[in-house]
Amino acid sequence: MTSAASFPFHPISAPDYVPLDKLRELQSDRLVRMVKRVYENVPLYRERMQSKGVKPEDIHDITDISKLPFTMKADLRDTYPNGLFASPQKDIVRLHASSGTTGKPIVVAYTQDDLNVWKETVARALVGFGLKKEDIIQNSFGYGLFTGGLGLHDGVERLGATVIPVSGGNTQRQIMLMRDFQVTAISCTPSYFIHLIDKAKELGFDLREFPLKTGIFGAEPWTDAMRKKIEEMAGIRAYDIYGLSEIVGPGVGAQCCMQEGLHLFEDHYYPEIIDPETCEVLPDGQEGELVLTTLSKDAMPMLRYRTRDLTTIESTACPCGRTIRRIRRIARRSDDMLILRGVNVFPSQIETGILRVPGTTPHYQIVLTRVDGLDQIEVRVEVSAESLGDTVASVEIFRRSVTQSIENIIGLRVKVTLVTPRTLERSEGKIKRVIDNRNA
Ligand code: DLL
Repeated sequence: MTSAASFPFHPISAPDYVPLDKLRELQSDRLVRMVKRVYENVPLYRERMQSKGVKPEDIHDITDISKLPFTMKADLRDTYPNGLFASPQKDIVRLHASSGTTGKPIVVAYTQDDLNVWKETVARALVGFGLKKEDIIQNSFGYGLFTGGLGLHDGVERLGATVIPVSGGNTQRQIMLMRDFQVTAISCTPSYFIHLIDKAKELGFDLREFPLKTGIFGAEPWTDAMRKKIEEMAGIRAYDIYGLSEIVGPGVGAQCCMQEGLHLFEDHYYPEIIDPETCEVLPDGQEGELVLTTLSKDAMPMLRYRTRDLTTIESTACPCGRTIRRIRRIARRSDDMLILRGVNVFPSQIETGILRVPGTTPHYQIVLTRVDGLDQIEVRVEVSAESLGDTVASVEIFRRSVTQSIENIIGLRVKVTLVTPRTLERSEGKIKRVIDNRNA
């Protein structure tokens, strides 16, 4: 196991180790300044605060945050494109956007100071993964309006490591570059990396023989079982990085060398957990919806933004010595939840069930249909010939063990279909695991 001492201290990470009283003081100062700023500059926040009867003078320290109104994704859509900007156009130096699944995209803006903070927090994440100036990092997150590509890019440059801005796609070239440039770390979605592992194999390469040692994965939910599978298949350490466009992009939080939860860079992005039904704030240690407030963002500050991501804040000390709190890996979103025959099921539970069976691959798809008013769940899983054996009976035994493993977790009957490798669609970015044909 990696110990706290195995990654030497780097000055970029100093804010991760600030004594708690100093951190709370800093958060309080930043919150007071931010609230005043949005009250003066953003009509939506001013109106929301007025209707709650809260004035900037009522916010004295970070504990007053609970007096403030929440912000939702719909607020970003309703004020599209620039209704939540708190800086004049001349101070805005970058825009990103997130397409979302329906209708208008949401737009996010940054001043030069905002970009500097963003770079810094991504660099702090990279230090937590043990990366250094000497590393060569292939950035396979998509460049463009998506925050993944440029966000990671700037963080790598801030650290002083080498970035290869390859973006997503052209998988064969990715493998060539990885080999020829002696790449030591890669960043992309976990699902795309699994595709890369397969492609390398197809081309006759084994990633375990490459200099690659670190994976920086995020932008979509993935389980700890998936992490272990990736680490084993590629011979690397696979780290989790979390973030969302509305707050900044990647680098809101990230794992450290202990790989037990993700430290939130809470000097800039303040976390709370609420009950998603009642909006009641829950104490650390209880699971609920993550709510984030930007404490230093100028161009587009977010007040108590409801992320829909479900997690728990861990305030217990991390053996790595960082004082900033951790959240548990985000394996699910409240809007990912499938209600099947009245039972709540998350795709990540199905992923865990599949990967518990030795010989399964991490390629799967969930197809929902409705027959005579009853939800039917089919789980398609790719399997390689070598894990199946060569008799009909051995294939059936394998299929049954996958079925049972999933059913044990979700408590519902599922139909498992084994499919040959490369049958299921691959993604270069965020993967879509669920095909819902129930209302088709
Ligand atoms: O996905 C930013 C990002 C880029 C994060 C690269 C990490 C790496 P959005 O497109 O706005 O931004 O999507 C944000 O993706 O609310 C989560 O539901 C999900 N998500 C992001 N990172 C993780 C992660 C980027 N590590 C939404 N684990 C978030 C689970 C994640 N879900």
